[in-house]
Amino acid sequence: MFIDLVTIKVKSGSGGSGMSSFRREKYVPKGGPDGGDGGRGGHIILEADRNLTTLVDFHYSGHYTAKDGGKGAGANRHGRNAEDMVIKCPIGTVVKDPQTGAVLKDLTVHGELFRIARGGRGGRGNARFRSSTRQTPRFYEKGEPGEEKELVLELKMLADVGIIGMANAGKSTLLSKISNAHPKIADYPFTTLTPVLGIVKYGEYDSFVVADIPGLIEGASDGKGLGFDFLRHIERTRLYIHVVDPTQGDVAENFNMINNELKKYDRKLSKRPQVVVINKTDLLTEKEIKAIKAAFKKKKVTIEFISAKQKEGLEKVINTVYNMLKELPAVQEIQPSFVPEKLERPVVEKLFDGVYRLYSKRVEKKVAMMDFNNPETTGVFMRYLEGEGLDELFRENGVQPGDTIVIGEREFVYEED
Ligand SMILES: Nc1nc2c(ncn2[C@@H]2O[C@H](COP(=O)(O)OP(=O)(O)OP(=O)(O)O)[C@@H](O)[C@H]2O)c(=O)[nH]1
Ligand SMILES: [Mg+2]
Repeated sequence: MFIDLVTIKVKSGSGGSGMSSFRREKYVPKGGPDGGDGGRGGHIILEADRNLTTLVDFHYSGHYTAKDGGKGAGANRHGRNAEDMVIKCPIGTVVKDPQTGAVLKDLTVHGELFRIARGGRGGRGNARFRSSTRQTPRFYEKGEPGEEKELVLELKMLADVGIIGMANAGKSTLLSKISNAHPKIADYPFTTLTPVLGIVKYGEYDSFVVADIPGLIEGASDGKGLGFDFLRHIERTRLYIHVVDPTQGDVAENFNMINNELKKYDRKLSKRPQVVVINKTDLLTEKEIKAIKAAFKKKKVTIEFISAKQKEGLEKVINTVYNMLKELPAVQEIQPSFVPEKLERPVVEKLFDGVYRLYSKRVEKKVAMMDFNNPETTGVFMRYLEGEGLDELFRENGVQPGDTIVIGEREFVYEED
């Protein structure tokens, strides 16, 4: 199955918890704090791989969860950092934010990596909280929670040349004769159901990549035939080979029809240079060929006559394409959209009388990392809230001493100092 658009859910690993522990040694009556830090949670990383051609694997398992970091231990032992989860994807995978549609990354090079979810950092052990005024901190941090998010992956193949044209025109036959690809060929429309890439060798060292896509028919933009969604796979080509079948009605009309469908999909696409290839010349008379030449005279296009099936005229097409490619700019990467860092302003909302909720990603994260079983923690946390100026925000929102404030998954009683 060929899949070129998926939504996935990912969750990176949470950081491991820090440890609270004190040194115990023979003859050392009161050892200092020696609780180690927790390890980092696993990142989730995408890796572009030229051996993949579809997003089908993501379709079947849309959920990815990386491992959590290990707990810190006594004797200052650091928890184990979790292994990162590396997921392979085809070249040309575009990562998008499902809410805004913003492009986060375009993976265009084999081996390229992109971190889609950051592993949480490990919590600090109590050894880190020792200070001149606090010799025996029992205080430690829990690990930072992993990131949980949804992402859209869209495959927009990368190729130098896209083969376009009506269904049954002989596009796949052409690809099979000029490249290493073995697409399915048959005498009925819509033989090709998914894009196929082939490499065309030129001379001893040169080559270019050609993409064969499913055929178009009139009304493809309205969903007729296989529709025109597959055109996304020629968005990133530098020129088209437009295969025209002279045995299927009026040649010039068919040519215009395909160009119109392209324009409906995306104006930019219809402006790309084309090499028009009139195929199946083995079925044409000299007179018919002359008439076609005449019909195309006024159109400013490069036109070639071939019989793909009988391998006639193919070398000339390859030469023409190669020489045009030399003059054309490389395939463009899709630039990530500018996504402004959301300014995080804490908000207090009254849930009901005497109960309020504080919304703030940053503070919620802090709460998740604190060990409230330890009596010291509440004091530390209250000082943190004060330092962040949240005391004032609570007062402004009418929070009274004795009221409850919910932050993340915990509740606190508001007290004035
Ligand atoms: N006589 C003749 N037949 C050809 C030629 N090229 C292709 N064909 C035939 O045309 C039919 C369609 O060929 P395909 O290569 O599958 O056409 P396509 O454009 O890929 O078709 P779809 O994938 O369905 O859009 C097959 O029966 C081919 O054998 C040619 O040069 N001469
Ligand atoms: Mg085909």
